[in-house]
Amino acid sequence: MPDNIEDLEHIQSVNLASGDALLVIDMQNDFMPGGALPVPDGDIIVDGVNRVMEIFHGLGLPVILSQDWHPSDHLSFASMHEGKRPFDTFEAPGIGPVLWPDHCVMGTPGADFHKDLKSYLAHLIIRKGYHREVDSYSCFMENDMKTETGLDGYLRSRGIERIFTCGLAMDYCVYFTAMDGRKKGFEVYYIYDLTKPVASPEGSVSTALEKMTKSGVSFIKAVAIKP
Ligand code: VGL
Ligand code: ZN
Repeated sequence: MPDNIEDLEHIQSVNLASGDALLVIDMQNDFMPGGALPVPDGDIIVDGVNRVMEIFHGLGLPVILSQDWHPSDHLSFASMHEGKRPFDTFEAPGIGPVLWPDHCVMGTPGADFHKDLKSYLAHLIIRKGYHREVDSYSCFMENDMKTETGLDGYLRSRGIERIFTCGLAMDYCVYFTAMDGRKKGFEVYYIYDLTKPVASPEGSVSTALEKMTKSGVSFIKAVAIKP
């Protein structure tokens, strides 16, 4: 696996067609610099994400946003576990491999989309992580690996076969969404210049790249997506 994401083998060009959808993951204030769980440079992809959303929207193709949406006592928060600090490793059913700072608490400004994100272009906003005991990195399935978010049914009833995904974070929610998309039989294009990693614990980025490659996710740059 290349150390540099730029060196990934990637698709040179894709023409969009009916049956394609865009999934923009967790472009929320708490994942931006200055937020509760900041992803370094998370804000610099906003303009590029808007451009891709406009392309899909212009073609009448579904644009779907996800929103991490936790109760204030969510068990993925280090604050809920005595003696634990954010980013400490932790494994429990549906929680882990690390604990997080309190973030994306439902109804708070941290859970809102970045102010410049053109969220009005979305056909659907799917929330996830609202069950206290279970986290949900993937926008398809909660981390118990059995509770559906409903996204699969939505995509199927709209005749979607290929999904393009981007957003935050590269090594968590975008990664797990791409993996579940493959498991559910969609073609998956991972827009790798429109995502940024949390990069914790160490190795999370290379693991994500390796697993996505093995499961048949295609990597693409935003400029290669043609209307
Ligand atoms: C995410 C950690 C915790 C993400 C959400 O959006 O990647 N990461 N909650
Ligand atoms: Zn979360």
